Amino acid sequence: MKMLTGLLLVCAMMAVTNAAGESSVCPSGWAQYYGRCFLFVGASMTWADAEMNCQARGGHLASVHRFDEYYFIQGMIVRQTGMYPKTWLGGSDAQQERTWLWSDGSYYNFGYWCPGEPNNQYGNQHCLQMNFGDQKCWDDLQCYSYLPFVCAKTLESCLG
Ligand SMILES: [Ca+2]
Ligand SMILES: [Ca+2]
Repeated sequence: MKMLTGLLLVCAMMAVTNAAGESSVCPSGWAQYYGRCFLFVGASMTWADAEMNCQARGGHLASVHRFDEYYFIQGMIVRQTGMYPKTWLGGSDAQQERTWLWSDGSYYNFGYWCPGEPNNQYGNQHCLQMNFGDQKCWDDLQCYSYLPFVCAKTLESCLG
């Protein structure tokens, strides 16, 4: 227990340090934001293949829990592509219609859905795309669609 507490303390301290813009502990190419590392992957895949790809990188498709997190992710994509491409996030209601879950297991407590979305169009839209429509908000889309995606993982130093 003492070791665990110490580890958590170190992680907390590193998170604070890095929020201040000092040395990053995210892997090269990943962008750090409040204790997590984010990566935009430009290759288009189905939602499930994108999740598998993120898992192979030690993470999951990104979950989003606040507006500022969403704007951070959008900004990261704009810096990399110069555009607002439609992009997979880790949200899905494939298990139960209208019950949205994040593939990283975190609690679904925030949504930035476009007006009229999620609409489950044709009865088979179960995966969450961002940068949809004029407002670059969220839409539910068929999971077999091919989109680029954003992976996220916790800081490596905090995985033990
Ligand atoms: Ca659905
Ligand atoms: Ca939709």
